[in-house]
Amino acid sequence: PAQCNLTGQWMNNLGSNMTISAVSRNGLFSGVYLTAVSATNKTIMESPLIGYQQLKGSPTIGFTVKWTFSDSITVFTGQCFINGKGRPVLLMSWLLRSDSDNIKDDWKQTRVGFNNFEKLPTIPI
Ligand code: B9F
Repeated sequence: PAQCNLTGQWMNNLGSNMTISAVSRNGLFSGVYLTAVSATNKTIMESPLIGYQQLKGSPTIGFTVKWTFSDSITVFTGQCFINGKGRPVLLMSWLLRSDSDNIKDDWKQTRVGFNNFEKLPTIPI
């Protein structure tokens, strides 16, 4: 049966790009994230990510993106599936935590949402 290999390039429904490097035997992986959107006028920059996947066919996944152009952090969790077209997809939820200088503003610092990622085909060279 088709397998979910996280290593490679992914694009989500917002047009954000993610490249995941090799996954270790423990399921630990790292990569880089280039968001297509930011809701700010700061220049978007590539940001590092680190995460774990379970070691099975259609694994659950969690990873953290540390934004380099802001003080925010996003965590993603979800699962890899092979879709009806035989392509790997990541169906993910996310929490985006914004930085606050005041404890009284804590309540409004978390955004939540969903993203689905499709794996970009690797070009044979
Ligand atoms: O926009 C975020 C940000 C933090 C402080 C100023 C800008 C950083 C990028 C987040 C990208 C999110 C989306 N991209 C994606 O692929 S992560 C979840 C979504 N999936 C303005 C103030 C606080 C937040 C936005 Fe900001």
